[in-house]
This record gives sequence, structure tokens and C-alpha cells, in this order.
Amino acid sequence: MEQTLVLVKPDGVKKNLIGEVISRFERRGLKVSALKLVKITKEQAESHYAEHTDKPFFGELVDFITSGPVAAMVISGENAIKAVRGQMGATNPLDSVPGSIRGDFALTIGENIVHGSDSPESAAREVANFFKADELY
Ligand code: DAT
Ligand code: MG
Repeated sequence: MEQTLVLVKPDGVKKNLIGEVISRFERRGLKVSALKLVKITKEQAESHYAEHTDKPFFGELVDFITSGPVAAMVISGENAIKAVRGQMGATNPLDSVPGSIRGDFALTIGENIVHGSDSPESAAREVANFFKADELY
């Protein structure tokens, strides 16, 4: 069993896609173990995207993820990290296949609807950045 942090980013919330995103994971057989709507602080965003600190797009990334509420959730199940990443689609929506979340609902890399952890190590760090242990079911 694995846990992964998923965010429906501000663009996904604005486009009313929270239910759509959750529904896709649930239909796959994955479980929602924690869920809340939050406006991320700048500090929390910088910590969430710590691996990208040196990238030229880091500032935009932090500005975007803090621009409105996000739906933060922990999704769990067997191989949840890889399963969620597959359903999300490629980072650049133009490379995402139709049928994936990004392939169905996004066109630009800066506004690609969802975040999902990319490894067990990032999942543990990212989940802890959003949820206390007693908020997980
Ligand atoms: P992912 O979200 O698929 O894990 P990532 O971790 O490499 O992708 O990057 C985090 C986010 O940063 C990504 O969802 C969108 C943005 N991003 C990535 N590469 C970018 C680029 N070259 N220009 C602008 N934004 C980018
Ligand atoms: Mg990533």
C-alpha cells in the first residue's frame, strides 16, 4: 500500500474539476485518505516545490499554486504513486494522452490541473506538508 499527495491546483478548482479528478481515482480503485480545500501559504508552496528551487520557472510556480484555493488530498492504494501519475498524464499537457486528466482538461504546462507525488520519498514529505498524522484515514 502506498500513499501519495494529490493537489487539484487553482486552475482545476476554477474549472470545477475537483469532483472529476477525485472520481477518476476512486473509479480506478484508489481511496481518498484525507481531503481539504486550502489556500497554500508562500512558505508551504516553496517547501512543496523545494526540488524546483533553482528552476527559472520557480517564481511562477509558487505564484500560481498560491493564487487560489487548492483541493489537497491523500490518495492511497497499491502502487498509488505510479497509478496516479499515469492518470495525471505527462507534465506538459501537449504530451499527455487523451484519457489522462491533463490530456483531457489542460493545454499549457503552467496550468496543468493536478499535482501528484513522484516517489515514496516526495510523497512522505509532501503529505506531511499538508496533513497531520491524525487527519489521515
Ligand atoms: P509534474 O507536475 O508532472 O511532477 P514537475 O515536478 O517536473 O512536473 O514540475 C512541477 C510543475 O512545474 C509542473 O506541474 C508544471 C511546472 N513546470 C514544469 N516544467 C516547467 C517548464 N519548463 N516551464 C514552466 N513550468 C514548468
Ligand atoms: Mg513533480
